[in-house]
Amino acid sequence: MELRRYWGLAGVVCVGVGVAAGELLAALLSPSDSPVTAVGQVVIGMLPGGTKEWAIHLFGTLDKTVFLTTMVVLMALLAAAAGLLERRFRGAGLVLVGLFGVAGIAAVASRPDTTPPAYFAPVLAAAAAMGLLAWVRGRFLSQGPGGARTPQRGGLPAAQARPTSRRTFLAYMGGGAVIAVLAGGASTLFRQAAVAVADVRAKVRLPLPAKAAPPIPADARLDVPGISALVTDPNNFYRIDTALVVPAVNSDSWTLKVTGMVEREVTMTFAELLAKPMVELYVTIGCVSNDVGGGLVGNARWLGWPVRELLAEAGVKPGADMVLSTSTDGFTAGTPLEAMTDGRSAMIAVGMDGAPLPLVHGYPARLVVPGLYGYVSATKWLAELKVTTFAADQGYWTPLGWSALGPMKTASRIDTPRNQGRPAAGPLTAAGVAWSPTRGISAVQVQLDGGPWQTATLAEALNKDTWVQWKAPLVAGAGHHELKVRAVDGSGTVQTADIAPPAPNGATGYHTVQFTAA
Ligand SMILES: Nc1nc2c(c(=O)[nH]1)N[C@H]1C(S)=C(S)[C@@H](COP(=O)(O)O)O[C@H]1N2
Ligand SMILES: [Mo]
Repeated sequence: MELRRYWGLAGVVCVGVGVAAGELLAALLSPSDSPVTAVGQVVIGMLPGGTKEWAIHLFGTLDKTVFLTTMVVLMALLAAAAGLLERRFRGAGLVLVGLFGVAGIAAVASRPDTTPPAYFAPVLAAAAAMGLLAWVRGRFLSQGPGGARTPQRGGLPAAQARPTSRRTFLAYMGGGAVIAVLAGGASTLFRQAAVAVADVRAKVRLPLPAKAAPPIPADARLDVPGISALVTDPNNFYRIDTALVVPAVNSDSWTLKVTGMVEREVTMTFAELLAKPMVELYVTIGCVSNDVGGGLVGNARWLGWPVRELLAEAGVKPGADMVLSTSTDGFTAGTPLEAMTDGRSAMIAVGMDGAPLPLVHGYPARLVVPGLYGYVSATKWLAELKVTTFAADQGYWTPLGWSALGPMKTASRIDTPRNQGRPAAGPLTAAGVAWSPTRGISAVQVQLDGGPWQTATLAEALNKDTWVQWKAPLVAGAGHHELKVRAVDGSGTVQTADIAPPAPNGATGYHTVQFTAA
């Protein structure tokens, strides 16, 4: 009896530590996806409609708590069962724990807005629980049928050694329980901070733009399967930042400061910012780390207040040539003052595709500067703009070997056919996107198997700051092929063929795909 209890306890503690570790990882990586809540959501979704309604009415506002408590109790029972199963059939308990993990992964996958990091949590949870259970079995629990392993400590008779082993076992289990509770509590705190901001964000009403982006012309989109969407889905928009935990910045207490070489320092609240005349602009932003043909680039409709108007309110003193922007988490970017004040509509963005900025993209406010790589311009969770000089200050990445100046290079990408793809032999349509923010794209050309450069069809551009879709009809006979693309910018300059790595100021070269027509 007693021993059975130990196996059950081992199951509960090991699974508890695993799940708590997973929850903590999830809270840090992607606060909106808790594996436990995801499983709960799936279970609720599977309840018959009437039951669901009934449960919600019965539990009232407590429904979530009651539901989650029930889930935790059920999980503990299953975990105890896994421990007991492991006692009877070595490895079977581990398999059961592994199945919990699979259920967690499936639940996370079923969420509409799942991000790749969300999968780490259930995987970690299952692996940790299985590893711990296997270890506890080997260290403390019986390997023979039904009996306790009785270590021969210093030659003591088994009867005397067992209590020591039991005490150690219970101490380990107690320690495990404490770790599980602490990790679980910490994950709740992290999540609540983020979720509270999510609530505040959900209540934000963005102002209408004083100057709206013109509607997207029908000819701006090419209908080719596999081509990048003209406007990137915010959920698929690349994310790059140094933040391990997504900053949860409460817009109710957030302020933006303008400091440094100004006539008067300015501090403004989010409400004051939202009251400014906003512009709306499609801008393609990209990361300097993007490889040729890579995905660290995206196009969005940004709503924001022109930085130049804020700087005018502050009054820039002569001699300044840089604006050092700082985020709430300490990241900095050094942007040429000129890029913030010339005609290009650098903005303090508060909206992305018609909604407040997603937390990962800088809620409540970020910078968007057309034509500059993100690392020198696109500060998310913006807190301060310091007007200064390149001589006096540098942004986060500059001392780490990246250029102080980061103008985006003209680039083009083949979205289809895919590299290593196997399209049908015969006629096919190659397609992709090309961008040269601030300069625009005047032409795209493709080259098949080293032949002549052929002019692709360009979709209508939204403006000079966004990428443009292109397509080119090709005929590819059966066999292996190589396709290259290059763009010509708005000033007539052909994209350079020189191959350069991302560091220190952006990759160059022609995107090339290999494919086999069959
Ligand atoms: N606070 C903060 N803002 C940041 C960064 C960062 O590390 N921290 N990275 C920058 C870089 S390198 C890029 S490419 C863009 C990416 O913006 P996105 O994640 O919204 O696509 O954000 C910029 N803003
Ligand atoms: Mo970047």
